[in-house]
Amino acid sequence: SKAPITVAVTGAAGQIGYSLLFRIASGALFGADQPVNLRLIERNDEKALSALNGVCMELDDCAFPLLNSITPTCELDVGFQGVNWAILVGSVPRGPGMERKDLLKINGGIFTGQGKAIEKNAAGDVRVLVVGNPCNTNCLIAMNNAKGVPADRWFAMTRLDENRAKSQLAAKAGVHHSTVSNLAIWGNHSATQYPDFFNAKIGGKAATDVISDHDWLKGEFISTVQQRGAAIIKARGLSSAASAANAACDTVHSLTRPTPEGDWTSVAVCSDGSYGIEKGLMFSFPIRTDGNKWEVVQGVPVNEFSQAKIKATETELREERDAVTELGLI
Ligand code: NAX
Repeated sequence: SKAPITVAVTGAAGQIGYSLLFRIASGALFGADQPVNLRLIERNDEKALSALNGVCMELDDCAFPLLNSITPTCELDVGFQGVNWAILVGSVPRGPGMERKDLLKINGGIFTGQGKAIEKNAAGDVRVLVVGNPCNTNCLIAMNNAKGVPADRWFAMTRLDENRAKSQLAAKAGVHHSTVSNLAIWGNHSATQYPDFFNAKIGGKAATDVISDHDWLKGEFISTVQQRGAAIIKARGLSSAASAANAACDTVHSLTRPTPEGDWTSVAVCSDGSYGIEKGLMFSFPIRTDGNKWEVVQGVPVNEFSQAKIKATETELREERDAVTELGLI
């Protein structure tokens, strides 16, 4: 049988962790023949570590055939030891009255430390997916504090946005969401993100041909996707968790297997200057991969409407980058 893959998850006792860990342990990310070691990281807090212990008890109680070992810890050098994948979920959300700068500072402390610990302890082939918000900039901070880990190993999650956009387009067209392809999310995982319907396809045809209501596409569609997180909080009283965990599974799945012919997927990566996006920003692009090496899909048409949206989300990411630079985090 195969040697186990070692996966670290931070914020393992949180909402997303509670959905994600069971999917990882059941084989949903790496396949039904791939054993996994889980290294579960929480903050050094009695309540959090007790909750993590409870989650570990439940993982034991699943008796997952593929789950080789579980290591709960609050020490980063232990948590990131030998990891092939690090999924960084734990972060501190913006509380009432908290300034954006305070938020970046608190999370900066978390992600500088985690970047350093990944560089020091992870396996040579480590890949990192940041989910905890603000995920693009948290990823930027970690990456810049782990210069020994190549830039092409760092990802921030926009797949939930892609999935949300596909589901909205399918509902409008009255078709199943599996028929929607080529949906690129450009930019930041925030309210400035641009879900690119101009290049999306429905049943292989241009979404703009299938959906005749272009005012809806340019207006309500975009704002529904951008505001979906807030709508979930309003409805559920809690932020998206199972769908976020599902998107993390989808992201890792897509990055570790060849992209279907003619399609692409969305994830934020370190910009190489493609599409005029400033180099070094963590920016969501349409990407393709052979399961190992990925590339930004080139030559995707960007019209004037799209260009304006893409510039707006780039501007926001530059501002976040400038703020964390000023704070000395990168
Ligand atoms: P929870 O508050 O339920 O869980 C977060 C967990 O992280 C807690 O158990 C906490 O103790 C832990 N934690 C905090 N600081 C830590 C540290 N330094 N080291 C290790 N663990 C630490 O939040 P949850 O709903 O699970 O969401 C987690 C993050 O995902 C949030 O930042 C959230 O904003 C973000 N999201 C990102 C999404 C995306 O598409 N990229 C969508 C869903 C979600 O909003």
